Formats: sequence, C-alpha cells, structure tokens
Amino acid sequence: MPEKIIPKKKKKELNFRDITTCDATIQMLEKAKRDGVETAFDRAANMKACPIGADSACCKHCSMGPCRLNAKDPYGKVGVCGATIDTIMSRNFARMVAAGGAAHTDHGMSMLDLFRDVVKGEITDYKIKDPIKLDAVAKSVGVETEGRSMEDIALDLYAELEKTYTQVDGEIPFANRVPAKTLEVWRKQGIVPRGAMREIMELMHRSHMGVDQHYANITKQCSRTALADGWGGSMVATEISDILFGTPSPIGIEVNMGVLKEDQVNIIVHGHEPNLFESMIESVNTQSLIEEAKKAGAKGINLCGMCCSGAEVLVRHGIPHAGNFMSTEAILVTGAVDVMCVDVQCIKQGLAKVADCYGTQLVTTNPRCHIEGATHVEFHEHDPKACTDDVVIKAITRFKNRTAEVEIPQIKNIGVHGFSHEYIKYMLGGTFRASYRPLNDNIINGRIRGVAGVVGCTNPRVKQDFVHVELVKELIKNDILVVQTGCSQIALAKNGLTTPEAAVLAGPGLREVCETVGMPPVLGIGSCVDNSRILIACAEMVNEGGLGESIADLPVAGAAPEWMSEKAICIGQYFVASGVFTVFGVKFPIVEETKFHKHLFQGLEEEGMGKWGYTADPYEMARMMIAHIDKKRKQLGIDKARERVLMDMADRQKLDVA
Ligand code: BF8
Ligand code: SF4
Repeated sequence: MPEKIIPKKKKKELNFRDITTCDATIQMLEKAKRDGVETAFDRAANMKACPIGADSACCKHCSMGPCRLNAKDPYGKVGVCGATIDTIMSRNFARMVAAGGAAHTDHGMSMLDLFRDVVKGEITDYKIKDPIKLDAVAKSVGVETEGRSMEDIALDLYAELEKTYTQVDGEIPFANRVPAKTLEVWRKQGIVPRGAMREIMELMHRSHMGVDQHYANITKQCSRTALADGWGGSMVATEISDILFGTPSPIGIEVNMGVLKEDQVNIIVHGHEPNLFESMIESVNTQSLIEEAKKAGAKGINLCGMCCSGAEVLVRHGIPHAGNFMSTEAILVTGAVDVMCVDVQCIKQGLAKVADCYGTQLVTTNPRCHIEGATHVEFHEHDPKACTDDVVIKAITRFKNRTAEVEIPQIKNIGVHGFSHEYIKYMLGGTFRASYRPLNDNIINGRIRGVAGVVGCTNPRVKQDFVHVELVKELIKNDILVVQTGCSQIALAKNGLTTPEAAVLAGPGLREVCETVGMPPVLGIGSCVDNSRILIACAEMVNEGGLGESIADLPVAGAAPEWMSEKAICIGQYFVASGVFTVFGVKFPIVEETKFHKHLFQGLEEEGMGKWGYTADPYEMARMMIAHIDKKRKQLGIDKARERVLMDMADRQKLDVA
C-alpha cells in the first residue's frame, strides 16, 4: 500500500521587527534564519496558545477530568466534581503562586544554607563581605549585636531567619518590617505567613481536588503564600546575598550583545544563584587560567551575565550584561559564546539545541536543573572552583576549536544600576541624614507624582522590550519615578534610560529632582528576588511619615508588562496583598466578569489591600497606574501641591526663556 504523504504544515514566516525592538536580537534572528536555526520566537508563532488554558478555564486536578469550561459562558457548566469556574481558576492561580513562591524560597533557602556553612567555617571560599549590613539585618530582627563577635551575631541571625522557611506557627521574622496598619489588615485576614514551607504545603493541599472550593478562601492562602515569598524567602535571599557578596551601589555598566568579544574566550552565566557567579568571577581572574586562554590564542576571558544572576552581579561587581530572557537563544547564534553556564529558573530547554548548532557548550551546574543534551558539571559550595574552573577550561577548549562563523552585533549601551534601598536613602538624604525624607517631601510637594515598580520578564507573545520601554517612558514623562528589577531593567538599560542623562525624558518635576541628585529617572535595583527591596522602600516611605499609614495609602503602583513565569504571578500577588495596585500585561489567566475576577481586581482593595489590573497596551497601562497614583494623592490631600509646583515651574521656565 502506498504510504500516505501528509504535507508538512508550512511554518509561519516572521517579520523580526514585529516581534522585538532589540536590534541585536533582530540581527541574530536574521542569522538564525539563514542558518536554519529555530528559537522560541519561531515556536511561539507556530504554537497557538491554548485558548482554554489562556483563560484558566480548564482543570486537570483529577482523573474524572480533565474538565473544560466555556469562557464565553462561564457559569453554564461545572466540572465533573461540580467545581465552578471560580474554583477552577482560583485553584490554577494558587498552583502558579505555589510554584513561583517555591522557586524563590528554595533559592533563598540555598543562600541561607550557604550563609550558615560560611559562618560555621565549613565553607571557606566565601566570606561575609558586608558586616555593616549583617549588623543592620541582625538588629532588625531583634538579634543582640552590642559587644558580640561577628560569628555569634551571624549564627543567631541564621537561627532567626531559618524560621522564614521552617516555622510552623507564628509570624515570619520580617513581618516586623511591615508597616503597622498593613500588618493589621493581614492579621484581620489571617494571612500573615508562618513559614514558607508550611504555606506552600497548605496551598498545594487546598488546591487539591475536593478541598478548598471557595475562591475567596483560596485567594487568602494565595496571599499568605505569596507574602511568605516577598517578605520572607525573597527578602532573606536579598539580605543574605548582600551580607555575603556586598550591598550594591550605583555603577555604570555595558549592556547588550556588543559586550561579547570576538578575540576573547566568552562565558555567559545565566540563571539566578549569585554563589555560582561569584565563583565564576574568581575563576576567570585566576592567573593560570588567563594564561591558558592566552596560550589558546585569546586576548583574555570575558565574563558576561544574562537574566537575573546577570542583574545581580551587574549591580554588585559591574559585570557586563548581555541581554534578557528573550535574547538567551539569540546570543548563541553569534557563534561567539564559548560556554553558557546555567543554574536554575528561566533556562529554556531550547538553548540545548541552539548551543549544539553553534558548537557552544551548554553547562548545567545545579542538581535541580539538568537538561538533556547539556553537559552537567555539578556546583558544590564546599569546593566551588572545582566546577567553575572546569567551566573555564571547557570554554578555552571551545575557543581553540571554534568552527562556527562569528558575528557579534556591535550594539551596546551604558546603564547605571545598583540602587539598593540603602543607597536610595543615602543618595537622597546624603551621608549625614540618610533617610527617605527627601523622597517623601518631593512626593508631597508634587515634584515627584509617585513611584512605580516596573519589573518582570520578556515574552515571545508580545514584542520584546517594547511594552516595558513605552510604559516606562510614559511614566517618567508624567513625573513618576520608576524602580526596576529583572529582565525589565535590562530592556530599559538597552534603550539608554537608566543613565542620569535620561532625565531629559522626564517631566519637569522629576527632571529637577534627578538633576539635583544626579540620578537616572529609572533606578535598576537587581534581580527578581530583589523585588523585596521595593517592599522595604515602600515600608520606609510609610514609616518616614506624611504619605499615609499603610502601603495601600502610598501613591505607588507596580507592573509586569511582559510577564511569563509563575514567579511573576507570585510577585504580583505579594505586591497586591501588600497594598500595591499591580498591572500585568500579555494575558491574565482569568475569565473576566467572574466572581474570582472581581475579587482579584476589586474585592481585595476593599479589604484594605491592593488590587490587580490588566491590559496589554503600554499606554493604557501607564494611564491606569497614573490614575491610581492620582487617586492616592487625592486621598492623602496632596493633589493641590502638585498643581502649585507645576505652576511655579512653568513661571520659572518662562523667566528662563525671557
Ligand atoms: O526571575 S524577569 S524571565 S530571569 S522570571 Fe525569568 Fe522573568 Fe527574567 Fe529572573 Ni524574573
Ligand atoms: Fe474536573 Fe473536578 Fe477533577 Fe478538576 S477536580 S478535573 S474540575 S472533576
């Protein structure tokens, strides 16, 4: 019988300018096309997102299903067990919060494990780099510091912070950083986290078939779990990383693919754990390895970061950053990357194939993340250089044997990053009166209209970087100071908005503040885990006085315009539960006009928290955030001050012109 020939479906042709605004990525996608190499952009174009899943209208929590409901008639049908659309959507949402929270808290716990072993002297390759921060964090959780040795303080701090993860009853240690009125709301709702492990476990339990079947009650445990991440696991990760590796302060660094060097051994570290990167920095600076590289004909070893661990070492050490999430495959197309070394989170499996096409070695290092086709060199903190030296040697060998044609986009930009909340305090207040007073005063007098956190991923379902950049431009034009983390900050850095010179793009009030202080209107503060720095800054603004009593009173808003990961959902939920209006782009996994939708997008605010917002359009997003900030200014009674200050400025400008 003749074989039936099924014609292969023709793949969609991509117009690269429609899918990214990053010129370096466009150049590499063009090369990939010539080379016949596929990336996530191609796969996204050829994979229609499942419309039922996109609305979160399906459930596969048991084998009586999977059950599909109709988003167009959400109450017309229930699952086999009787689960309603609200139960199904809230359980799906809960699983995303649980997974996202688990990723951050597992990462944070690894940092804390490392800290413990360093303090006990069992790990000697790392040490406490910032004893001042150690002291400050210890004091903040009630550890006695007066007249005690650094080791004793650190051991007590470890014991205290471990509760963040393992405590089964009570409140996590950093709950004491939460402004009193915000904490009161949480207590009333019963959502103060006990310990992250307990909260994640309970959330997984409650979202199992046949357990919690009230969307509002499920949302409560979502908030509690998310708060265990923001004010718990992530905050500990940030604080411990600062203690071990140094607290960031502003530094000018090159970003984008032009940081690769054709005549050097190029190593990219991509992932989330700073311990791997710190050891890699040691390895690439080891004299014998540098000589090896030279013997292989290279001018040196060039270490660059990508995604979040890239963002962390960028703010701590000024290591160049080669790009964000949607550029990780594209950069391999340069042929110039000798090794891409990864650990955990946001590592696309597709990297393995692209790396293979260009003879690049993809090296996994963490026991939690192996990839078929990649080389695994396990990283142990007790002997970190065994792994990272090996990675460098592999990179040198690949450099020697490079066969791939090398093409590096000659595109790079300078960004200034590293605005820890401690530095923001110092920058605005000066050495003698480091405080948030000047920030609050400038908000009260109206020069700064409000503060926005713009964070999160890039996503092939929307034009890479476009939504981030347009949104941030709109915000600063309207006198809103922007703080940034993760892949979003790299989008802005690539577009030159993280430099003090970008103040010219800001509205007159914000521009005046930026020019006086010499700061950019867009402040890059680190990785996604460092969103905890934004929470601390919010708490400091409340405590400083004059802007209300709870975080929900502040004229602030948040956004993740190109989000893709479950971590982003968890982050969004902890900002909302903390009192912040948070707008997401791309697609929100929910059916609009349902009870669960109303609860997230309105009900939580009525309970004294923040609320969710959604739009894929950057200008509409800016409008929503500005409207919220103005609403808060009005409630605080500071809306008139802004009108006065802008009138003053107009008068002054007229005088200048005359
Ligand atoms: O934690 S911003 S794509 S790299 S999830 Fe991932 Fe999103 Fe980038 Fe970091 Ni955050
Ligand atoms: Fe269907 Fe209910 Fe099972 Fe979900 S839990 S798959 S809705 S029967």
